[in-house]
Amino acid sequence: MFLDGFIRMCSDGFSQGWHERNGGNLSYRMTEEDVDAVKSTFTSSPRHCSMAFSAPELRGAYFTITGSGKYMRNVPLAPEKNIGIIRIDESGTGYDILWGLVDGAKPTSELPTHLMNHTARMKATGGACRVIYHAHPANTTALTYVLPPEAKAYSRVLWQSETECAVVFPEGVGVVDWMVPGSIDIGRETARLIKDYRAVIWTFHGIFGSGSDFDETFGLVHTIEKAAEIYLKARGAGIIRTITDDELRALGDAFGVEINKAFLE
Ligand code: 2HA
Ligand code: ZN
Repeated sequence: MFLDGFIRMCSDGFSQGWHERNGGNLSYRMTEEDVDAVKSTFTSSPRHCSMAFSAPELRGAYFTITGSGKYMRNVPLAPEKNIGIIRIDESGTGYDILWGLVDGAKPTSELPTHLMNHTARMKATGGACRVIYHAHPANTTALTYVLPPEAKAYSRVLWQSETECAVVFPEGVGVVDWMVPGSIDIGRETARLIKDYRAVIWTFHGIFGSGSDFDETFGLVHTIEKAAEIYLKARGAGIIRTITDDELRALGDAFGVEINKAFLE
């Protein structure tokens, strides 16, 4: 059941230490079967909210989404208070809250980035992408203090820090330089990058990851965070060697993946 997977991801992210206080948020674009499985629990008098941006490609889409100001830590204890199900309305500029988010709660403050990312990834994957996840992992965020805000620099450092990385995200990662979170502008900028990269790092803040299911999306963020941790440990100890570009090419050949040539030397 999708709701179990959604809740498990919230608590797994908290267990990793990625969700201090109300940090981080998660959204899942539901299938028709998901909607059928839970529609008997929908309220007959939904609350309607309008958005300051439009998401025309998502008209009629249903999302399970974490609430604004809610703590990931509390999601398993009281799902209906901390997460909810919304449906984007026919104008594409608002939504109805059909389940959860009780007591006047609203979807995450990062709703613009979530919906813009969903639109971008839905197009990039022919509809396969369903999960958008934002977390505050410490090592990934620490990396943003030691690297220039360029996709090539991050992608190379991460690929070089754990052999699996170039296979897990052969396209590399995107990076957004510091911007005001929760804004429509950071949503647009993140979505522009996420159509090419499944993960986008936010400078001095955290990361957005995407995927077709919860495992894939959590696994992607987990892999990036682990590689960032290894890099920072190695950098602290003193790096004397690393994975070479020829070794990265050999990985691509062995695993049949196209490693982004623009980032190889
Ligand atoms: O939900 O993580 O970026 C709180 C945040 C904002
Ligand atoms: Zn955040």
